[in-house]
Amino acid sequence: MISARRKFMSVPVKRILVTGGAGNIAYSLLFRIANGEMLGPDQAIALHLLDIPQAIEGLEGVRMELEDSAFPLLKDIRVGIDPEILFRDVDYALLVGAKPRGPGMERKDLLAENAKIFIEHGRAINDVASEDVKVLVVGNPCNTNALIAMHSAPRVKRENFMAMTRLDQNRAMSLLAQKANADVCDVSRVAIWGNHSATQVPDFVNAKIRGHSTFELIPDRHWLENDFIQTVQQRGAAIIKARGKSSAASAANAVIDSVRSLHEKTPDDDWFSLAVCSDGNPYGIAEDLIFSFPCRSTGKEDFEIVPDVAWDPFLKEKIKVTEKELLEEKALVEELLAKKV
Ligand code: NAX
Repeated sequence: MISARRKFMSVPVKRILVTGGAGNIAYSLLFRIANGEMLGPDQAIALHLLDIPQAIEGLEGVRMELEDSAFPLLKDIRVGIDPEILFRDVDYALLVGAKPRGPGMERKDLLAENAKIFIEHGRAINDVASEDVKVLVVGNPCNTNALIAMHSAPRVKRENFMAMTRLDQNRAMSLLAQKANADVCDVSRVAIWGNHSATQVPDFVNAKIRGHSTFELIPDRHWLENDFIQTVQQRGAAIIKARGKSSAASAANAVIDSVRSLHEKTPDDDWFSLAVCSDGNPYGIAEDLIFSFPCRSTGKEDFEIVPDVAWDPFLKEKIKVTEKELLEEKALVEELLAKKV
């Protein structure tokens, strides 16, 4: 929380771009970023909000509300529709905007429609963003969208491209805590493996509750293998059914958590979930995918994939399914990936 106006900031302003700036998630996200919840109470920031021409009026409304909040840390707000202008010099690119699945649209069509967007945004990142920009893709299908953006921005290190599976992790943690009659803070080491989709693998095998194996507190393996996994996998759909809209506040919260995890040292014996480039991963997952792994950070905006997390036969089988799905998604956009930028 920011309690007082700070006149002098000791560190340079960080520029944060959010695409889909007029959308639902952005409306829950921007005010928290501006309040210092993502990069901390001493980090002055600038917000760049990108959307499409049809949303420009809404975007202006968001700008007005940000101004009206008089956030001490918020030094500059830029809004617009031109990626080559909005991506300039950004340190973080939070790619939230995407084309939703329309009626009768197949996965292939959805991938192709979004590929256009993420090629354009990837190219803008390549051309004008800060060299060390960190890119977090939220817009779905987020893993493959991140892969496309990464391929479109060869100037930027591959490890700087990530896709969000933290909402899935948070959902899994909450569910395990409820089932074990524990507090969510008692739950650790919850990994999501693979794709942010219905094939994702929420890992209860390696999770801990109050430092104990999940199986000690939740001996019902049938529940873990079936109800637990399916509830996490289908939670997005359940929220749409209940609210008539997709998750927004919890998604925004997961964006904040994802970025903060890169700025805070991961506690020993814990990890967080992030979909990252699979090149050189220690699990034999195919290279050149954006795949969710258990990760940890030294707190210096870095991460490594945690090695040696054991897979039992159940996990192994499920992880192979989600890997296969990501390979299929990649095959559907392969032609676009091969195009030279
Ligand atoms: P909204 O439809 O409310 O907002 C999307 C915004 O993106 C709109 O303002 C739209 O105009 C804008 N947009 C579309 N094309 C754009 C482009 N080329 N450049 C810039 N902006 C563009 O959706 P919202 O609820 O905010 O969700 C955004 C995305 O997050 C969706 O793809 C959604 O599926 C995805 N989600 C991902 C989650 C995750 O865990 N990775 C969870 C929540 C959410 O489902």
